Amino acid sequence: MLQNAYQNAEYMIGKSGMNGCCSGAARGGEGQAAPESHGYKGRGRRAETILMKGGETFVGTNDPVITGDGEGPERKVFLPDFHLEVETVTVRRFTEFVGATGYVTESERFGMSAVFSPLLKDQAMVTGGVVDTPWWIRIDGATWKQPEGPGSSIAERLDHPVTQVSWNDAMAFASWVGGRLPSEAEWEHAARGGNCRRRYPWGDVEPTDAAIFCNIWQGAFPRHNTLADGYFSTAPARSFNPSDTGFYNLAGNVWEWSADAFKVRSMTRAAKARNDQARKFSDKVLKGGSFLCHKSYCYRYRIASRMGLSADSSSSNTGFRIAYDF
Ligand SMILES: [Cu+2]
Repeated sequence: MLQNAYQNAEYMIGKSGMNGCCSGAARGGEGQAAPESHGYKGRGRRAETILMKGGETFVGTNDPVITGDGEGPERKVFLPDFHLEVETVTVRRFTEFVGATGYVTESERFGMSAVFSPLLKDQAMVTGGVVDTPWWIRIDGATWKQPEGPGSSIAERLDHPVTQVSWNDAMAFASWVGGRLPSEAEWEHAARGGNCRRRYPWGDVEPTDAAIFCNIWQGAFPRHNTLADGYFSTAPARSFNPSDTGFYNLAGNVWEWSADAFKVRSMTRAAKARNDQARKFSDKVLKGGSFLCHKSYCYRYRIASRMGLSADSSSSNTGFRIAYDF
């Protein structure tokens, strides 16, 4: 229901005590019909995958930075072997999916999506802001094909991650390729290259405005981006050096939907309120941070970082990658 749109934006912002860059994307999930189930299982083209050996491993961290997000505690898990695609699903592959199935995404059905406002060429398009995050703007007609709304295009970014796709859209695509979304534990296991401790997919070296490892923000957010990494918005899905395991852009670029429901493991009152909201809106866990993250205000490109958004949310900086069972 459109009147519910963005009503839950506020609670997703700033609960951590940091001013999040990343969470302007909410749509009220309550009462909305889920998309129809999908009759096109396993027909789509897969991307290159890497086999991750499972076994005993862990998820989360005992050294959390943004505690309100539920980064900790570290928890032991056992994973079967799985495959994970080396890159996020690109605009090109999503175009193939829509061409083959006629799938209509949620932002197309709702008629709007969340756009990072500095990406807008025409500020007259702005039809309403999102509470507490002036850089997130609701744009009528913003969809995966027109990520910044009418007049924008994907022609120049076919190899970039598809954006403006909801968790439900990602699930539909996953069904088409015969895969699934990775769990949070699988995503972290892949990002760490197995059962080892490191803060980033490349190791423990901190990125700075000069030391570039991935597509995040450089400069003073949100007014000035020095573009030291070469990108204001998304970068191609295969860009920057892959991790030693071979994955591209697990950190930065776009947030990646996981299969898991969002929950903060804590007994605090704030966590309880957050979890109540998460249940109400069917929030799912996203991993990896995005091109908007910066250590000064949204330090969420670490492996243990996470964010919860409702399953029907979409925005300029959310995408996904696909896992497969062995
Ligand atoms: Cu961020």
